[in-house]
Amino acid sequence: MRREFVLDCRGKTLRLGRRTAVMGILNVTPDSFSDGGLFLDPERAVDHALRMVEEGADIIDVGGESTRPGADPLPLQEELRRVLPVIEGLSQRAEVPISIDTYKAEVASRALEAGASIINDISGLHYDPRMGEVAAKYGAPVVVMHIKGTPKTMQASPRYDDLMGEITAYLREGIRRAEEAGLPPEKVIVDPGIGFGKTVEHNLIILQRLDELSSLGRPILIGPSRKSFIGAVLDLQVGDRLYGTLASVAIGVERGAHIVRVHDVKPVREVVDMVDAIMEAGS
Ligand code: 8Y4
Repeated sequence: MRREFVLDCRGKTLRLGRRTAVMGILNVTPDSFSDGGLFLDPERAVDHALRMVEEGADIIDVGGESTRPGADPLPLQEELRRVLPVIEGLSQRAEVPISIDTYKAEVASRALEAGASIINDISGLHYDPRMGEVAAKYGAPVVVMHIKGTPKTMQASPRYDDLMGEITAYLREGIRRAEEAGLPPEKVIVDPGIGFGKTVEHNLIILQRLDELSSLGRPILIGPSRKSFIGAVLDLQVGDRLYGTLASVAIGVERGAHIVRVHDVKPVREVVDMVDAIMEAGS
C-alpha cells in the first residue's frame, strides 16, 4: 500500500508507487571503466548505463567519488572531470532521468547543466549549505539520505538511542532545508542510508521497519545493493551478494520502498515486478 507520487524530473516524468522504480548504479571511477590503462573511458561508462536501461532501469545514478567506508574525499576538479563527460554523453542517448550522486553543490549544478535531472545527496542537505538553492534553481528533485558522521568516520561504532526516530528527524530536517531554499517538499525523496553509519543490526532493523518512513509523506528510496551487512549475514564477499541483495530489495519494496538503487538491474527488475504484482493483486 505505497502512496502514489508523480515526480517531474525536469520534463521527464517518474510515476512512483505502483511500479517500483529501479535506479541503476554507474560508478565513474578509473578502476570501474578504464581504457585499459589508468584512465577513465566515458564511452564505456555510457555503454554500461545503456545496458542497464535495456535491462529495465528507470533512473541512472552517476557518481564520481567513492563513498565507501573510510574513503578519502575527491577534489572537486577531478569529480567534475569524471562525471561531466558521462552525463553529457548519456543524456543525449537515454530517455531516462539521470541522477548525480554528489554532496557538493558545484558538482550538482554543473551536472544539471550537462543533462542530469535529479540530485542524490548522501548528506541529505547537511554538508554543502548551497545544495538547496541549486536544487531550487533547477526545480530538480533531490534524494535526501540519512548519514551518521561522514564517509571517512561513519563506521566507527555508530550508536543510536532511537534508530528510526533519529533517521526520521534527520530526513525531516532535510525536507525543511529544501523547502527553506525554495524547493517544494513534493520534490524530495527520502532514504534511510543503509550502510552509512549503521551496524549490521541497524541495517536489518531499517529494512524491517522501513514502513515507518512513510510518515514523512515522501517517496522512499533504499540502497542495499551488495552492501557489507549482506556480507556479514551470509558470510559472502562483495561479488557474491546478489541473492542477499534481492531478498533485501523484496522486503524493502513490500515495506514501502518506491525506488531501489542497485548494481544488478536485470535480476532486480524481475524481483520487483513480481513483488509489485503480488502487492497489486485483487485491487
Ligand atoms: C559494494 C558496492 C558494497 C558498493 C558497497 C557499496 C547509497 C547512495 C551509495 C544509498 C543513496 C555503496 C551513493 C555506497 N549508497 N545513495 N550511494 N542511497 N541515495 N557501497 O544507499 O553503494 S554508495
